Amino acid sequence: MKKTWYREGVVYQIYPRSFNDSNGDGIGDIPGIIEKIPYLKTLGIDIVWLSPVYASPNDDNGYDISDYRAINPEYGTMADMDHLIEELHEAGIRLIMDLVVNHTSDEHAWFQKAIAGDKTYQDYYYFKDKKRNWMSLFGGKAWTYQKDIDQYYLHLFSKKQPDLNWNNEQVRKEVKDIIRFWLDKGVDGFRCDVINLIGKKDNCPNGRFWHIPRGREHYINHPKTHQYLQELRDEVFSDYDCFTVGETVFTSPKEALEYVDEDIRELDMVFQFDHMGADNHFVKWFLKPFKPINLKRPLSKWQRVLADRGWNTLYLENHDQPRSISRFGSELMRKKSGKMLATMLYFQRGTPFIYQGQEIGMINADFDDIDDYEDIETHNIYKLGRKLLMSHKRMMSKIKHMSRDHARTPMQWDKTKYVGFSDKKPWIKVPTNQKEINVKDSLNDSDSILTYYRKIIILRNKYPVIVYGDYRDLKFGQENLYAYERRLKDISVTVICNFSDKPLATDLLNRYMDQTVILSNYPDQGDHEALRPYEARVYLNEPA
Ligand code: TEU
Ligand code: CA
Repeated sequence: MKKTWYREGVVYQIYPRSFNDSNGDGIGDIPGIIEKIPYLKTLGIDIVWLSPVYASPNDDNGYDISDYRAINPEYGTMADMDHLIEELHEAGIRLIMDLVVNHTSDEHAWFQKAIAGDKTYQDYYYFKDKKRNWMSLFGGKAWTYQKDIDQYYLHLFSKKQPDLNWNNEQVRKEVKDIIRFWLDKGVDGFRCDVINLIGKKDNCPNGRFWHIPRGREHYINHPKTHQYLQELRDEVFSDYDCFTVGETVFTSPKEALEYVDEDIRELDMVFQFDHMGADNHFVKWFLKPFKPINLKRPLSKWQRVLADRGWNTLYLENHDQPRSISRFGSELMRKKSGKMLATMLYFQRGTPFIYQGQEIGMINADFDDIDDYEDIETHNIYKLGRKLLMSHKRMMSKIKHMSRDHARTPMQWDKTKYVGFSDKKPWIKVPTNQKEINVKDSLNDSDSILTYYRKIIILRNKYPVIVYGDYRDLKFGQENLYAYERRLKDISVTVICNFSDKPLATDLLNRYMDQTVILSNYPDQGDHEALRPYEARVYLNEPA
């Protein structure tokens, strides 16, 4: 594998609305991010991924863009943005932006011109005389009637997010210009939102009845998507030292290789979703109890299939996912399980992604009232569930597990009223179940999750085996155990994790008696019979 900065670096995702409010309006902003650059340095990350800050009516918190070359005034000005790029670079941190080009906002000038009757711009979107039976990824219908021009248009997400017609060469040219605009400003790459959905089958035929979401066979990983991405690579990305990470929904590791194989390089890496199904049946609202094997199996499979030809992303959280400790660990053993999860994940082969708040061990919010939730997806699904005659209680329990808002509550900087995020009431409620979880206390605590994350990053920088080594599962069949080895020439690193709140005996430990423990979430090395609850150990073996 070629050595590159985006394989070696650690990425930190910032959700600007919830990160830090600098001017007391209750909304996070760009100057607020600049204030926290010293914190990012302390943590030790190398790259920031910034969720959308573009002009947007905020139907989907910025994932509905009305102007790709303007900054949402809630977040600041273009001068602030330039300043952010400069200050980050000054601090040795790169920046990637979110590129949301499967769809625009319906308030984008292109869509506005289209519905005013301009045929040129109508061809920027999918307008049809007859509606199709496709379902939106947010629940509900994906084709909506537009009365001004008496046509239906496609929106795979909310009806304020019409899909762009990538068949149209002019659309592709617009997107290329936007990408250049930002790369010329100095940004270092993009996280490409739902990029595997941009190609659609000609004429958008009705979808098979039983598919969820219905219509998906006509747009997921369509061959045209590969054509479009190759075009972007050849004509734009290849001119810059930048990297792209694609968000690819409903994609197998084999299909992922068609994007990230080193020789193809349409994208540099992708976010996969298989392991996000560990506590649900493929669709996140159909919950099932979490079993470690359902996390281990997909993660290991992606490690295996991408091994020599591709590169993985390592993530458990982002702005769309509930908090990982609440899902896969234990809120009761928050510190132990949070550290164990980080150990299990970040020693694998791939680029680590940390989502804001994950590094201090934030957990799901304790919101019981539907009105405490802000997210459009949450409200859509609540309405849909109620329409299908599911009880209020049942829907609220799903939402309490799975709402995207669990990741969107204000970043907890200290334990003041608004957790150091703002002086005013934040745009989204501050949970009451986690005041003691905050950056200030974590920084002063050698046993905090934050301190542990800092150690992981230091180790990763020190030992190339953690970045580039091969991956091999150990004792795959043992329940509640996740163990693997990384190897680069004659150096190896072995990770052994207990996913349960009980001691876990395993003969595996005997094999490592002579090796050095370089990281552990217990104060002492423990014995060689059993792991303690949620224990994680990392062994190093290097020739003398
Ligand atoms: O997410 C894509 C996506 O598939 C999600 O909608 C996912 O299904 C859902 O969040 C699971 O709860 C991306 C962005 O990350 C998300 O924030 C946007 O809402 C969406 O695209 C539309 O742009
Ligand atoms: Ca603000």
